[in-house]
Amino acid sequence: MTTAFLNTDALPYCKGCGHDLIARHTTKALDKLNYDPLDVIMVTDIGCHGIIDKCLNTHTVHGLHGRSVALGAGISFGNMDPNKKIVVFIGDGGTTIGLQHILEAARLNLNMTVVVHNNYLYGMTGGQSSGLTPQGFNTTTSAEGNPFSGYDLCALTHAAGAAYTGRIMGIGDISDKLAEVFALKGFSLIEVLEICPSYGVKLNPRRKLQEIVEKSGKPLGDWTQEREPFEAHQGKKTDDLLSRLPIVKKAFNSYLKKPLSLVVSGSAGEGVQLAAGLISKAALISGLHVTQKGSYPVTVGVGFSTAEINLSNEHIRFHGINVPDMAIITSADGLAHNRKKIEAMKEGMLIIDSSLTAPQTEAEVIQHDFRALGARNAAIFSVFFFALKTGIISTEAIFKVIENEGKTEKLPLAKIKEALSVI
Ligand SMILES: Cc1ncc(C[n+]2csc(CCOP(=O)(O)OP(=O)(O)O)c2C)c(N)n1
Ligand code: SF4
Ligand SMILES: [Mg+2]
Repeated sequence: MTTAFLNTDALPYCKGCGHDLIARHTTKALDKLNYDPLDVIMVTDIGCHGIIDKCLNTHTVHGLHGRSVALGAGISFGNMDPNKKIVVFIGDGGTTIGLQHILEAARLNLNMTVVVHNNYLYGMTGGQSSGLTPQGFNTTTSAEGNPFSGYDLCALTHAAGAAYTGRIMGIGDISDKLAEVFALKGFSLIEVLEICPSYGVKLNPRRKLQEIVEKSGKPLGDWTQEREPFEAHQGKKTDDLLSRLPIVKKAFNSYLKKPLSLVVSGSAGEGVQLAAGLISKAALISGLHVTQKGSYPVTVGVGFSTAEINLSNEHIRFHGINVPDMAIITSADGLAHNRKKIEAMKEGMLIIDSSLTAPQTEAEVIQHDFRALGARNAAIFSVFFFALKTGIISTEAIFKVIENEGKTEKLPLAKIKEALSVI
């Protein structure tokens, strides 16, 4: 039998699994609240409970283990429609892995309900203990009984600021309780306790859920607090980031004949990324399509600094560069970082500072003393040199970019012009 929310009656769990009860009563509760399936966004986690997606007629999102609450939080942040309901499923294992995400969503009181499927172990991977496994409970990693007490998830989430937290046993018809929680505003979390027949029941024979719950020291109940929820739809609609970008008008000519991949590389702190940006932006106002990617060590102030640029008259579909058509190298750090790429060049051009020994390459090698204007200006100088030598962009276009960005006073343009006049 199918329902508005479920497209099959055969849910994919082992016989007797508590996840089955939670899934059916979740959908029943949403139905009771008159939700249309497409007004519901179900976010599921990795784990047995998460394999429900294919059976649901709602929107579904399935992410990395422990991250379903983070995904739900992202959806909640962006949700402008108060009639949409976000329900997040997560297991006790996912809760252990992503506990901070739960606390953050509770702290911000985001509109969403988290349904924790606490079967006291990692079901999908063979019954290992999780951070919610109670003391004394047998799992495949604690055959003598878990020596530690589990987290009190409801207490933690309540303390973090959730509008509602509750703990119930997954027995009987829990749909009314779930509906009550789904109807609340702000962040709600309901922890549903169950035993996985395939591992939990086998490893803990003759122990009833009731007894396990009582011994766990984590009481059933509801914990609430009055707090304003975060309402995305009350805020102004924000523009998307792309719409804020200025429209670039072509103002200069380029003599680029075919797509060009270019590596600009030198040392950190020597203006390499700024210089590469000048090429890219000058190319944009010269009517070209451009991609630019920067790379440098995590310790950003030392070592190499490299930019990879693609220029083309057509749309650029792939921005990776294995062997560049051209390379501009202004320091030993830049050379060391790109030596293999330069050696692999079978054609094209290598523009390299004259203090450096060019590697073996079939590219045309042009040397110039870029560091003559000071190490900090080497990369900027090399960009003007590149423009003069290739005509792919004009020096006028570069000056225009500098002017547009208000950097005219900051860069030694007079010195550069003087140095260029003798090239
Ligand atoms: C970051 C990460 N760690 C470990 C795993 C392996 N893994 C997949 S499912 C699972 C157990 C899931 O347990 P739980 O979240 O309690 O869900 P259940 O299967 O019990 O419903 C684990 C550890 C993973 N996928 N990702
Ligand atoms: S292994 Fe356990 S948790 Fe997973 S579906 Fe089977 S009974 Fe349910
Ligand atoms: Mg579990």
